[in-house]
Amino acid sequence: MITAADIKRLAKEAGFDLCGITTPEVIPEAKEAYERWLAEQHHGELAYMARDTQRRTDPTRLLPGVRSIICLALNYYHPDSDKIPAGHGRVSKYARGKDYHKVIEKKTRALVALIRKHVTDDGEVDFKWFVDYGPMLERAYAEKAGLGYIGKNSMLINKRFGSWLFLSEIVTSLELTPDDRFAIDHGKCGKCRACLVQCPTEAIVEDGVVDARRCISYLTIERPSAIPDHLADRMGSLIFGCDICQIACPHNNRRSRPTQHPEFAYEQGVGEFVDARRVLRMQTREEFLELTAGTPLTRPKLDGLQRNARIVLKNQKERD
Ligand code: B12
Repeated sequence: MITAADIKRLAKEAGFDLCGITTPEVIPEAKEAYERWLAEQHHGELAYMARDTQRRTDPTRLLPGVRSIICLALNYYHPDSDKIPAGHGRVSKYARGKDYHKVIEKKTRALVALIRKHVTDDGEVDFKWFVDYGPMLERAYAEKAGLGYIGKNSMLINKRFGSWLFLSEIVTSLELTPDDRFAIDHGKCGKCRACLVQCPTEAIVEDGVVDARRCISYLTIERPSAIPDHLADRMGSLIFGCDICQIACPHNNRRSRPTQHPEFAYEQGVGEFVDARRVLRMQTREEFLELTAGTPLTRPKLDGLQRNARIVLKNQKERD
Protein backbone atom coordinates (compact mmCIF):
# COMPACT_ATOMS: atom_id res chain seq x y z
CA MET A 1 0.00 0.00 0.00
CA ILE A 2 1.31 3.44 -0.91
CA THR A 3 1.17 6.20 1.71
CA ALA A 4 1.10 10.00 1.54
CA ALA A 5 4.73 10.00 2.74
CA ASP A 6 5.70 7.70 -0.17
CA ILE A 7 3.98 10.06 -2.64
CA LYS A 8 5.92 13.03 -1.24
CA ARG A 9 9.20 11.17 -1.54
CA LEU A 10 8.37 10.22 -5.14
CA ALA A 11 7.36 13.83 -5.91
CA LYS A 12 10.80 14.95 -4.79
CA GLU A 13 12.35 12.24 -6.95
CA ALA A 14 10.33 13.51 -9.94
CA GLY A 15 11.79 16.98 -9.33
CA PHE A 16 8.98 18.85 -7.55
CA ASP A 17 9.75 21.51 -4.94
CA LEU A 18 6.44 21.07 -3.11
CA CYS A 19 3.82 18.38 -2.74
CA GLY A 20 0.66 18.40 -0.64
CA ILE A 21 -2.38 16.16 -0.52
CA THR A 22 -6.02 17.04 -0.15
CA THR A 23 -9.53 15.67 -0.68
CA PRO A 24 -11.70 16.41 -3.70
CA GLU A 25 -14.78 18.06 -2.26
CA VAL A 26 -16.11 21.41 -3.50
CA ILE A 27 -14.60 24.45 -1.71
CA PRO A 28 -17.67 26.69 -1.33
CA GLU A 29 -15.71 29.98 -0.96
CA ALA A 30 -13.62 29.24 -4.07
CA LYS A 31 -16.68 28.20 -6.10
CA GLU A 32 -18.45 31.37 -5.12
CA ALA A 33 -15.39 33.55 -5.86
CA TYR A 34 -15.03 31.99 -9.32
CA GLU A 35 -18.74 32.32 -10.17
CA ARG A 36 -18.73 35.95 -9.10
CA TRP A 37 -15.56 36.59 -11.14
CA LEU A 38 -17.29 35.19 -14.24
CA ALA A 39 -20.54 37.07 -13.57
CA GLU A 40 -18.55 40.32 -13.37
CA GLN A 41 -16.95 39.46 -16.77
CA HIS A 42 -13.48 39.63 -15.21
CA HIS A 43 -12.39 36.83 -17.56
CA GLY A 44 -12.65 39.11 -20.61
CA GLU A 45 -12.10 37.04 -23.74
CA LEU A 46 -10.77 33.96 -21.91
CA ALA A 47 -13.67 31.87 -23.27
CA TYR A 48 -12.26 28.64 -21.81
CA MET A 49 -12.70 30.06 -18.29
CA ALA A 50 -16.47 30.23 -18.83
CA ARG A 51 -16.70 26.63 -20.14
CA ASP A 52 -16.76 23.50 -17.99
CA THR A 53 -17.80 25.58 -15.00
CA GLN A 54 -19.24 22.66 -13.04
CA ARG A 55 -16.19 20.48 -13.56
CA ARG A 56 -13.89 23.38 -12.64
CA THR A 57 -15.54 23.80 -9.26
CA ASP A 58 -16.13 20.14 -8.45
CA PRO A 59 -13.17 17.74 -8.79
CA THR A 60 -15.42 14.71 -8.20
CA ARG A 61 -16.57 15.32 -11.79
CA LEU A 62 -13.02 14.99 -13.10
CA LEU A 63 -12.56 11.30 -12.40
CA PRO A 64 -15.09 8.66 -11.26
CA GLY A 65 -14.14 7.34 -7.83
CA VAL A 66 -11.69 10.16 -7.08
CA ARG A 67 -10.51 10.15 -3.45
CA SER A 68 -7.44 12.38 -3.37
CA ILE A 69 -5.79 15.33 -5.09
CA ILE A 70 -2.00 15.51 -5.11
CA CYS A 71 -1.00 19.18 -5.46
CA LEU A 72 2.45 19.94 -6.84
CA ALA A 73 4.59 23.03 -7.33
CA LEU A 74 7.82 24.08 -9.07
CA ASN A 75 9.86 27.18 -8.20
CA TYR A 76 10.62 29.38 -11.23
CA TYR A 77 12.10 32.51 -9.61
CA HIS A 78 14.71 34.61 -11.43
CA PRO A 79 15.98 37.95 -10.10
CA ASP A 80 15.52 41.05 -12.32
CA SER A 81 18.40 43.19 -13.64
CA ASP A 82 18.23 46.84 -12.56
CA LYS A 83 18.45 48.30 -16.06
CA ILE A 84 16.58 47.47 -19.25
CA PRO A 85 18.76 47.75 -22.37
CA ALA A 86 17.48 50.48 -24.72
CA GLY A 87 14.96 49.24 -27.26
CA HIS A 88 14.32 46.05 -25.30
CA GLY A 89 11.23 44.81 -23.50
CA ARG A 90 11.21 42.87 -20.25
CA VAL A 91 9.77 39.34 -20.18
CA SER A 92 8.08 38.26 -16.97
CA LYS A 93 9.93 35.71 -14.90
CA TYR A 94 7.65 32.80 -15.66
CA ALA A 95 8.33 32.99 -19.40
CA ARG A 96 12.11 33.35 -19.62
CA GLY A 97 13.02 29.67 -20.04
CA LYS A 98 11.33 26.67 -21.62
CA ASP A 99 7.52 26.64 -21.74
CA TYR A 100 6.49 25.65 -18.21
CA HIS A 101 3.43 23.76 -19.43
CA LYS A 102 5.72 21.22 -21.08
CA VAL A 103 8.13 21.11 -18.14
CA ILE A 104 5.58 20.61 -15.39
CA GLU A 105 3.46 18.24 -17.46
CA LYS A 106 6.49 16.02 -18.11
CA LYS A 107 7.36 15.93 -14.41
CA THR A 108 3.72 15.29 -13.46
CA ARG A 109 3.52 12.38 -15.91
CA ALA A 110 6.82 11.04 -14.56
CA LEU A 111 5.41 11.15 -11.04
CA VAL A 112 2.28 9.25 -12.12
CA ALA A 113 4.55 6.59 -13.65
CA LEU A 114 6.55 6.33 -10.39
CA ILE A 115 3.35 6.01 -8.34
CA ARG A 116 1.93 3.40 -10.72
CA LYS A 117 5.09 1.32 -10.34
CA HIS A 118 4.65 1.48 -6.59
CA VAL A 119 0.98 0.45 -6.59
CA THR A 120 1.01 -2.51 -8.96
CA ASP A 121 -0.32 -4.69 -6.12
CA ASP A 122 -3.14 -2.31 -5.16
CA GLY A 123 -5.43 -3.37 -8.01
CA GLU A 124 -7.06 -0.85 -10.32
CA VAL A 125 -5.95 2.71 -9.56
CA ASP A 126 -6.98 5.69 -11.71
CA PHE A 127 -5.13 8.93 -12.29
CA LYS A 128 -5.70 12.11 -14.25
CA TRP A 129 -3.40 15.10 -14.19
CA PHE A 130 -3.98 18.80 -14.75
CA VAL A 131 -1.65 21.62 -15.67
CA ASP A 132 -2.85 25.21 -15.87
CA TYR A 133 -5.25 24.84 -18.81
CA GLY A 134 -7.25 21.99 -17.20
CA PRO A 135 -10.64 22.70 -15.58
CA MET A 136 -9.31 23.05 -12.04
CA LEU A 137 -9.20 25.89 -9.50
CA GLU A 138 -5.53 25.21 -8.94
CA ARG A 139 -4.74 27.80 -6.28
CA ALA A 140 -7.75 26.98 -4.13
CA TYR A 141 -6.83 23.26 -3.98
CA ALA A 142 -3.13 24.03 -3.51
CA GLU A 143 -4.10 26.18 -0.53
CA LYS A 144 -6.32 23.41 0.83
CA ALA A 145 -3.39 20.98 0.47
CA GLY A 146 -1.27 23.27 2.68
CA LEU A 147 1.05 24.62 -0.05
CA GLY A 148 0.49 28.26 0.84
CA TYR A 149 -2.06 31.01 1.37
CA ILE A 150 -3.87 33.09 -1.24
CA GLY A 151 -2.73 36.70 -1.09
CA LYS A 152 -4.51 39.91 -2.04
CA ASN A 153 -2.85 39.70 -5.47
CA SER A 154 -4.66 36.32 -5.77
CA MET A 155 -1.33 34.44 -5.87
CA LEU A 156 -0.61 31.32 -3.86
CA ILE A 157 2.24 32.35 -1.54
CA ASN A 158 4.41 29.71 0.10
CA LYS A 159 6.55 30.14 3.20
CA ARG A 160 9.77 28.93 1.50
CA PHE A 161 9.37 30.04 -2.12
CA GLY A 162 6.95 32.95 -2.10
CA SER A 163 4.54 32.99 -5.04
CA TRP A 164 7.05 32.17 -7.80
CA LEU A 165 5.54 28.76 -8.28
CA PHE A 166 3.92 26.80 -11.08
CA LEU A 167 1.18 24.45 -10.02
CA SER A 168 -0.13 21.09 -11.23
CA GLU A 169 -2.34 18.37 -9.76
CA ILE A 170 -2.89 14.63 -9.93
CA VAL A 171 -6.43 13.51 -9.24
CA THR A 172 -6.56 9.87 -8.18
CA SER A 173 -8.74 7.10 -6.80
CA LEU A 174 -6.00 6.30 -4.24
CA GLU A 175 -7.02 6.93 -0.64
CA LEU A 176 -4.28 9.07 0.92
CA THR A 177 -4.06 10.86 4.25
CA PRO A 178 -4.70 14.55 3.45
CA ASP A 179 -2.44 17.32 4.74
CA ASP A 180 -3.68 19.69 7.39
CA ARG A 181 -3.88 23.03 5.60
CA PHE A 182 -3.03 24.87 8.80
CA ALA A 183 -0.03 22.69 9.73
CA ILE A 184 2.40 25.27 8.28
CA ASP A 185 1.87 28.96 8.96
CA HIS A 186 2.50 30.55 5.56
CA GLY A 187 1.77 34.05 6.86
CA LYS A 188 -0.92 36.51 5.81
CA CYS A 189 -1.26 39.83 4.00
CA GLY A 190 -2.55 41.60 7.09
CA LYS A 191 -3.16 45.28 6.36
CA CYS A 192 -0.66 45.40 3.47
CA ARG A 193 -2.13 46.60 0.17
CA ALA A 194 1.15 47.06 -1.77
CA CYS A 195 0.03 44.88 -4.70
CA LEU A 196 -3.26 46.75 -5.14
CA VAL A 197 -1.54 50.12 -4.93
CA GLN A 198 1.41 49.30 -7.20
CA CYS A 199 -0.49 47.56 -10.01
CA PRO A 200 -0.09 50.13 -12.82
CA THR A 201 -3.49 49.35 -14.35
CA GLU A 202 -5.51 48.94 -11.14
CA ALA A 203 -6.30 45.37 -12.16
CA ILE A 204 -6.71 44.12 -8.57
CA VAL A 205 -10.21 45.42 -8.11
CA GLU A 206 -10.65 44.10 -4.56
CA ASP A 207 -8.64 41.89 -2.21
CA GLY A 208 -7.87 38.66 -4.07
CA VAL A 209 -9.83 39.61 -7.20
CA VAL A 210 -8.03 40.32 -10.48
CA ASP A 211 -9.96 41.77 -13.40
CA ALA A 212 -8.11 40.05 -16.23
CA ARG A 213 -9.23 42.72 -18.70
CA ARG A 214 -7.00 45.26 -16.93
CA CYS A 215 -4.10 42.91 -16.03
CA ILE A 216 -0.91 43.50 -18.09
CA SER A 217 -0.39 39.76 -18.18
CA TYR A 218 -3.73 39.31 -19.95
CA LEU A 219 -3.24 42.34 -22.18
CA THR A 220 0.19 41.27 -23.46
CA ILE A 221 -0.42 37.50 -23.67
CA GLU A 222 -4.08 36.68 -24.04
CA ARG A 223 -5.83 39.70 -25.52
CA PRO A 224 -6.24 39.12 -29.25
CA SER A 225 -7.00 42.70 -30.28
CA ALA A 226 -5.36 46.13 -29.88
CA ILE A 227 -4.61 47.27 -26.31
CA PRO A 228 -6.51 50.46 -25.41
CA ASP A 229 -4.17 53.47 -25.12
CA HIS A 230 -5.05 54.27 -21.51
CA LEU A 231 -3.75 50.81 -20.49
CA ALA A 232 -0.90 50.58 -23.03
CA ASP A 233 0.51 53.85 -21.65
CA ARG A 234 0.96 52.16 -18.28
CA MET A 235 2.76 49.06 -19.56
CA GLY A 236 6.21 50.67 -19.45
CA SER A 237 8.74 48.24 -20.93
CA LEU A 238 6.75 45.07 -20.25
CA ILE A 239 6.67 43.15 -23.51
CA PHE A 240 5.29 39.85 -22.23
CA GLY A 241 3.54 39.21 -18.91
CA CYS A 242 3.91 41.17 -15.69
CA ASP A 243 5.34 40.52 -12.22
CA ILE A 244 4.58 43.85 -10.54
CA CYS A 245 1.96 42.56 -8.07
CA GLN A 246 4.40 39.85 -6.97
CA ILE A 247 7.46 42.11 -6.79
CA ALA A 248 5.39 44.62 -4.77
CA CYS A 249 4.70 42.00 -2.11
CA PRO A 250 7.19 42.38 0.77
CA HIS A 251 6.16 39.05 2.18
CA ASN A 252 6.88 37.37 -1.12
CA ASN A 253 10.22 39.01 -1.77
CA ARG A 254 11.79 37.88 1.45
CA ARG A 255 11.16 34.34 0.30
CA SER A 256 12.38 34.36 -3.29
CA ARG A 257 15.13 31.88 -4.10
CA PRO A 258 16.49 31.32 -7.62
CA THR A 259 15.09 28.31 -9.43
CA GLN A 260 17.27 25.21 -9.55
CA HIS A 261 15.46 23.74 -12.56
CA PRO A 262 17.72 23.79 -15.63
CA GLU A 263 14.65 23.94 -17.91
CA PHE A 264 13.96 27.49 -16.70
CA ALA A 265 17.51 28.75 -17.37
CA TYR A 266 17.65 31.71 -19.77
CA GLU A 267 19.58 29.67 -22.36
CA GLN A 268 16.53 27.41 -22.67
CA GLY A 269 14.32 30.27 -23.79
CA VAL A 270 14.33 34.00 -24.56
CA GLY A 271 15.83 35.18 -21.25
CA GLU A 272 14.98 38.42 -19.44
CA PHE A 273 14.88 40.84 -22.40
CA VAL A 274 13.65 40.77 -25.96
CA ASP A 275 14.87 43.21 -28.61
CA ALA A 276 11.66 45.04 -29.58
CA ARG A 277 13.13 46.25 -32.87
CA ARG A 278 14.08 42.71 -33.84
CA VAL A 279 10.47 41.68 -33.17
CA LEU A 280 9.19 44.48 -35.39
CA ARG A 281 11.53 43.46 -38.22
CA MET A 282 10.12 39.91 -38.28
CA GLN A 283 8.06 39.15 -41.32
CA THR A 284 7.58 35.41 -41.34
CA ARG A 285 6.40 32.78 -38.90
CA GLU A 286 9.83 31.13 -39.25
CA GLU A 287 11.58 34.27 -37.99
CA PHE A 288 9.09 34.48 -35.11
CA LEU A 289 9.65 30.83 -34.17
CA GLU A 290 13.41 31.21 -34.37
CA LEU A 291 13.11 33.41 -31.27
CA THR A 292 10.08 31.94 -29.51
CA ALA A 293 9.75 28.18 -30.29
CA GLY A 294 9.32 26.06 -27.17
CA THR A 295 8.67 29.12 -24.96
CA PRO A 296 5.42 30.75 -23.75
CA LEU A 297 6.06 33.65 -26.15
CA THR A 298 4.45 31.74 -29.04
CA ARG A 299 1.06 32.34 -27.38
CA PRO A 300 0.25 35.86 -28.69
CA LYS A 301 1.58 34.95 -32.16
CA LEU A 302 3.71 37.31 -34.21
CA ASP A 303 0.95 39.95 -34.44
CA GLY A 304 0.47 40.10 -30.69
CA LEU A 305 4.19 40.26 -29.89
CA GLN A 306 4.67 43.02 -32.47
CA ARG A 307 1.77 44.96 -30.94
CA ASN A 308 3.52 44.72 -27.55
CA ALA A 309 6.91 45.69 -29.04
CA ARG A 310 5.39 48.81 -30.58
CA ILE A 311 3.93 49.84 -27.21
CA VAL A 312 7.24 49.28 -25.41
CA LEU A 313 9.17 51.41 -27.92
CA LYS A 314 6.54 54.16 -27.73
CA ASN A 315 6.60 54.16 -23.92
CA GLN A 316 10.42 54.30 -23.88
CA LYS A 317 10.47 57.17 -26.38
CA GLU A 318 7.97 59.14 -24.32
CA ARG A 319 9.87 58.47 -21.10
CA ASP A 320 13.20 59.60 -22.59
C1 B12 B 1 -7.08 32.64 -16.03
C2 B12 B 1 -5.67 32.71 -15.45
C3 B12 B 1 -5.00 33.93 -15.52
C4 B12 B 1 -5.70 35.23 -15.93
C5 B12 B 1 -6.56 35.71 -14.76
C6 B12 B 1 -5.81 35.76 -13.42
C7 B12 B 1 -6.66 35.58 -12.19
N1 B12 B 1 -6.17 36.13 -11.09
O1 B12 B 1 -7.68 34.92 -12.22
C8 B12 B 1 -4.49 36.13 -16.30
C9 B12 B 1 -4.19 36.00 -17.78
C10 B12 B 1 -4.65 37.61 -15.97
C11 B12 B 1 -3.38 35.45 -15.50
C12 B12 B 1 -2.24 36.09 -15.08
C13 B12 B 1 -1.21 35.47 -14.37
N2 B12 B 1 -1.08 34.18 -14.11
CO1 B12 B 1 -2.50 32.90 -14.43
N3 B12 B 1 -3.83 31.58 -14.49
C14 B12 B 1 -5.08 31.56 -14.87
C15 B12 B 1 -5.74 30.19 -14.63
C16 B12 B 1 -5.79 29.44 -15.97
C17 B12 B 1 -7.12 30.24 -13.99
C18 B12 B 1 -7.21 31.16 -12.75
C19 B12 B 1 -8.63 31.27 -12.24
O2 B12 B 1 -9.26 30.28 -11.96
N4 B12 B 1 -9.14 32.50 -12.13
C20 B12 B 1 -10.44 32.74 -11.60
C21 B12 B 1 -10.28 33.37 -10.24
C22 B12 B 1 -11.66 33.60 -9.61
O3 B12 B 1 -9.57 32.43 -9.49
P1 B12 B 1 -8.26 32.77 -8.63
O4 B12 B 1 -7.75 34.12 -8.97
O5 B12 B 1 -7.30 31.63 -8.75
O6 B12 B 1 -8.90 32.88 -7.22
C23 B12 B 1 -9.21 31.78 -6.43
C24 B12 B 1 -8.87 32.01 -4.98
O7 B12 B 1 -8.64 33.37 -4.76
C25 B12 B 1 -10.06 31.44 -4.27
N5 B12 B 1 -10.61 32.28 -3.23
C26 B12 B 1 -11.03 33.53 -3.29
N6 B12 B 1 -11.50 33.90 -2.13
C27 B12 B 1 -11.38 32.87 -1.30
C28 B12 B 1 -11.68 32.73 0.02
C29 B12 B 1 -11.43 31.51 0.60
C30 B12 B 1 -11.75 31.39 2.02
C31 B12 B 1 -10.86 30.44 -0.13
C32 B12 B 1 -10.59 29.13 0.48
C33 B12 B 1 -10.55 30.61 -1.48
C34 B12 B 1 -10.81 31.83 -2.03
O8 B12 B 1 -11.11 31.23 -5.15
C35 B12 B 1 -10.74 31.60 -6.42
C36 B12 B 1 -11.22 30.47 -7.31
O9 B12 B 1 -10.54 29.28 -6.94
C37 B12 B 1 -4.72 29.54 -13.62
C38 B12 B 1 -4.57 28.02 -13.74
C39 B12 B 1 -5.74 27.31 -13.11
N7 B12 B 1 -6.28 26.34 -13.81
O10 B12 B 1 -6.15 27.62 -11.99
C40 B12 B 1 -3.39 30.27 -13.95
C41 B12 B 1 -2.45 30.63 -12.75
C42 B12 B 1 -3.33 31.18 -11.66
N8 B12 B 1 -1.61 31.68 -13.28
C43 B12 B 1 -0.41 31.65 -12.85
C44 B12 B 1 0.57 32.64 -13.12
C45 B12 B 1 2.02 32.29 -12.83
C46 B12 B 1 0.19 33.90 -13.64
C47 B12 B 1 1.06 35.18 -13.75
C48 B12 B 1 2.04 35.38 -12.61
C49 B12 B 1 1.80 35.17 -15.11
C50 B12 B 1 2.62 36.42 -15.42
N9 B12 B 1 3.76 36.65 -14.77
O11 B12 B 1 2.26 37.22 -16.26
C51 B12 B 1 -0.05 36.27 -13.79
C52 B12 B 1 -0.44 36.71 -12.35
C53 B12 B 1 -1.60 37.66 -12.29
C54 B12 B 1 -2.42 37.50 -11.00
N10 B12 B 1 -2.15 38.31 -10.00
O12 B12 B 1 -3.27 36.60 -10.95
C55 B12 B 1 -0.18 30.48 -11.89
C56 B12 B 1 -0.18 31.03 -10.46
C57 B12 B 1 0.69 30.28 -9.47
C58 B12 B 1 0.59 30.88 -8.08
N11 B12 B 1 1.67 30.81 -7.33
O13 B12 B 1 -0.44 31.39 -7.65
C59 B12 B 1 -1.40 29.56 -12.25
C60 B12 B 1 -1.94 28.73 -11.10
C61 B12 B 1 -0.92 28.65 -13.41
C62 B12 B 1 -0.04 27.48 -12.97
N12 B12 B 1 -0.48 26.26 -13.25
O14 B12 B 1 0.96 27.62 -12.36
N13 B12 B 1 -3.69 34.17 -15.20
